[in-house]
Amino acid sequence: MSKLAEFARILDDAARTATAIPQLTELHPDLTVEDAYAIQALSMGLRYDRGERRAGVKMGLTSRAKMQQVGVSEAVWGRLTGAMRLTEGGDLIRSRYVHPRAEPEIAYIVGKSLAGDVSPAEALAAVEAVAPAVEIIDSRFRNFKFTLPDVVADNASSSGFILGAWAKPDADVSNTGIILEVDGRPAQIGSSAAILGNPIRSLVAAARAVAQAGERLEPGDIVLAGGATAAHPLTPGEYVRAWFQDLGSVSFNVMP
Ligand code: OOG
Ligand code: MG
Repeated sequence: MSKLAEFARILDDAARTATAIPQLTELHPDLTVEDAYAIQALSMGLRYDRGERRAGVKMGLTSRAKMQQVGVSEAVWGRLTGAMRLTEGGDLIRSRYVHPRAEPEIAYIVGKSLAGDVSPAEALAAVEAVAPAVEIIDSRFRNFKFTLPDVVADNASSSGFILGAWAKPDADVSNTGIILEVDGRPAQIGSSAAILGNPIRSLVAAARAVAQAGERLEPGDIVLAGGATAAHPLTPGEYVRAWFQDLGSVSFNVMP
């Protein structure tokens, strides 16, 4: 087995069994970001082989709050599968994760094939709908600590997502107020403008990123634009609700 395939297997096992592992770069400090994207693709291939379906992509580290929280200041992307989706208003089982965190995001559903260098206007024209969303991230690395190649290989910490009601594509989400509430108290407050100045730029970045991997965004794909605030670490018993100005809310319960 090649080294990259071995890393892909280690990460897939860690995700499946919710077991923390040491950072890949601790033993292999020369791992490049390019290697890391190859590992990510191989590791997601193992999931597709088990029957998981591609559902879209997630952008990460697209806001300053997120970059500061994890100490990595370059945008990353990862792949979403249908199995990662949780029901709005439902339960998240804490024991299925290593150390899950929730972050409020904007989700786009793509209506037209999109890839490569596109303008924000072209990206907007390809949007079929927008929705309020919460992403559940769960780094497979010990203590949620990683370098850029580590987090890229780990599918950008992606582990779950919850979507609220879809709104029409012309809903203006460029500066949408967001409150992440935990047990009725605000835990994080922000605006979608924190995402690259306007979350549509995240869709532009997603189109460019998938093209570099020889892929495209296809009709029906979901694109998560990235956390607008720092992420909230989840504890059993919590009731989490993210409110989005004019778009509604997304909620779930954290069960043991
Ligand atoms: C990396 C993934 C970042 C976002 O929305 O910024 C991310 C991490 O923080 O573990 O999903
Ligand atoms: Mg995220």
